[in-house]
Amino acid sequence: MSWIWQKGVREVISNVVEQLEELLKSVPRQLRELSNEDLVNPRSTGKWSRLQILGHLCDSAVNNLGRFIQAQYQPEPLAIVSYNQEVWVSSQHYGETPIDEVLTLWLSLNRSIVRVISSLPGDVLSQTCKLSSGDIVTLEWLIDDYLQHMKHHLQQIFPDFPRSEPID
Ligand code: NI
Repeated sequence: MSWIWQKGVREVISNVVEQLEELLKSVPRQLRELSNEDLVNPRSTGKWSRLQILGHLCDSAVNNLGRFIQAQYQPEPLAIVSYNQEVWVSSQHYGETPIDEVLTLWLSLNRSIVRVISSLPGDVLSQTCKLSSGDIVTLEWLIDDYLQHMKHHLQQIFPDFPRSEPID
């Protein structure tokens, strides 16, 4: 994560916001190009379908939105409690939910995230958070990690999704 420290905090967050806004426009367009089969069939035995992966991104958004808001009032370091991804995806029944419904949720949650992170003050961005591994990171790192996690899964949904540049 060393590259983050070479950039200003504002620059990192406005870059995340810019990329999220871009994805909010491109993802609905790209999803329309996939057939229903592409969306609902498991990618391989026992793996999530593309629809379920989009659902998992909604769950990631719900959980992270909470963290991005809590960091403003909870004592440091903010404890990052991991969530059981399989239980979240199965409880929400994404696999049997119409794509439009899951997409609307994804768009809506990410618009909330853009609104929240756009106005976080610098001192909040440098607040510390304790991951479940015990590692201490800043809220800024967590916000950037949210975007990297999303891009990783969008690569699984869209075979031609651009690979991220390597991060050292
Ligand atoms: Ni994931």
